[in-house]
Amino acid sequence: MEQLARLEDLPPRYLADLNQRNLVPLWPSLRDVLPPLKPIPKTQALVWKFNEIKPLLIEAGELTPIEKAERRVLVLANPGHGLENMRATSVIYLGMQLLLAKEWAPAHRHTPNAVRLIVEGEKAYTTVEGQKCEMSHGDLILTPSGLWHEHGHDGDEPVIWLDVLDLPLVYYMEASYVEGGDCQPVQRIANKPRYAAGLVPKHHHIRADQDYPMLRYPWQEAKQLLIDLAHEHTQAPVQIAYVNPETGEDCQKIIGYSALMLRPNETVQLQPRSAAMVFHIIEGQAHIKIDEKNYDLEKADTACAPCFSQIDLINTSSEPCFIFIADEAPIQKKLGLYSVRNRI
Ligand code: GTQ
Repeated sequence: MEQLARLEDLPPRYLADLNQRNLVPLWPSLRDVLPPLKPIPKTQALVWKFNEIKPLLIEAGELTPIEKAERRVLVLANPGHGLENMRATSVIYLGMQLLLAKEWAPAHRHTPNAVRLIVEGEKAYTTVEGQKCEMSHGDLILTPSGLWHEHGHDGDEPVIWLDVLDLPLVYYMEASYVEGGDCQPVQRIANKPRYAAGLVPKHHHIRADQDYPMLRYPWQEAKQLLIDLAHEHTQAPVQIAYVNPETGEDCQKIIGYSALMLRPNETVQLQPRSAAMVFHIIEGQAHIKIDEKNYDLEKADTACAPCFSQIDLINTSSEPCFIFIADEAPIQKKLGLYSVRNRI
């Protein structure tokens, strides 16, 4: 493609005349906003090590009481987007949240969608619209847009979880805001589907009545399915998707969630795709290659990869490795922007 004229090629007087009228010439910026053949991502390939985050998070617990933090979170910020912008990718926000014994993070609801993936600790819970969801290691808990949620902790040890939100996109759209509320009474309504057991109340249940019929995805169920799949399909990569059990669609509207099992000594090569991705180790250890960058990942480490990167996930250990994945595919598919390419 032709090299286009630069800003410096125009007389300063002309530029000043334009700017004074809130006008800019397109051609000096055309190749930046429409680069040839693939985007130029700000998202950098990056790893956050849990053993570096954890002491700093525990220190945050000493430095800032929960009442002064509301949510005690260290944000996993990608320097490619500017740390202050608190983005892992252009769509995905990641945070590590700490709740100490007997602490309570008050009820609120906001427009961005969130999920929690429990990293460490027992006996914390998130109450979502009156439904108390227990938080055990590896569980995925949804707190979708507009639903009231608060976090509590009945145990004795600190609990840490990974927050994944679509905050960067919702904020960019000038659609991000929060409403504070009071402690939610926990509802013990029998008239709710029990999807983990495959059961719904027969006479009162209207399918697809709610956008989010399932709020907690227990890790033990997900792990067992991965193990069973690995036995059944001895060749193919083993991956499961977190879906809305009534529609079979992605469990949230903007970010997609899945889990992958790497068998001992298995390598999975992902096809480059238009959506950025996040990887978090639930159990085991793996090596990740993102284009030319190489990282070792241990339990609770988190990585992000930009769009169209070539990603290899390698398990060199003799134990299976379980990886939680977040990606931007749902929003890109809805907008007609999603594509997958062959590896080169
Ligand atoms: O737990 O509700 O990491 O509102 C960022 C914003 C967590 C939460 C975050 C939030 C929350």
